[in-house]
Amino acid sequence: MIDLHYWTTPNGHKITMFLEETGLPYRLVPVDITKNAQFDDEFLKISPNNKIPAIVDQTPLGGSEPVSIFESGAILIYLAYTWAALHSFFGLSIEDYPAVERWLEAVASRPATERAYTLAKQLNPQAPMPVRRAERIASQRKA
Ligand SMILES: N[C@@H](CCC(=O)N[C@@H](CS)C(=O)NCC(=O)O)C(=O)O
Repeated sequence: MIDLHYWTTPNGHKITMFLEETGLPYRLVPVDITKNAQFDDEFLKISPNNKIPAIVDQTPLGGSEPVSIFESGAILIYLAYTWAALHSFFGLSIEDYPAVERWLEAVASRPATERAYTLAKQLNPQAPMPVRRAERIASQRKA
């Protein structure tokens, strides 16, 4: 069972999205960062940089002691390998790997894109939302 130390932010959502899509069993452990719960001593043992998300895999597949991981990208990779081990993903063709890595990367980097957008908006208040730009390009292609 995976404990997900979580709050309702984009970095938290990355992990819930992955867990929901794959169906890996997990338990939510709320860390209310609006009340500074990320600085609690117990949480800092799991996530020394005082940030959510973090996970503790209470029952790693290798049978070791519980494993704790912080940083959303590292968590996604760990969960992907866990899921792959459970579903023999690596029995598939090597050509399939990039599809998984691509989507992991897309999910992992999305909030950075949003931060870049926030910065761009400060420099140019007229800057269009990236997603709207993508939609516009897609609709132009259809026309
Ligand atoms: N690079 C980290 C960023 C995590 C992060 O920025 N977490 C924020 C919420 S989205 C947080 O916990 N902030 C609380 C703090 O910095 O005190 C990751 O990808 O996991």
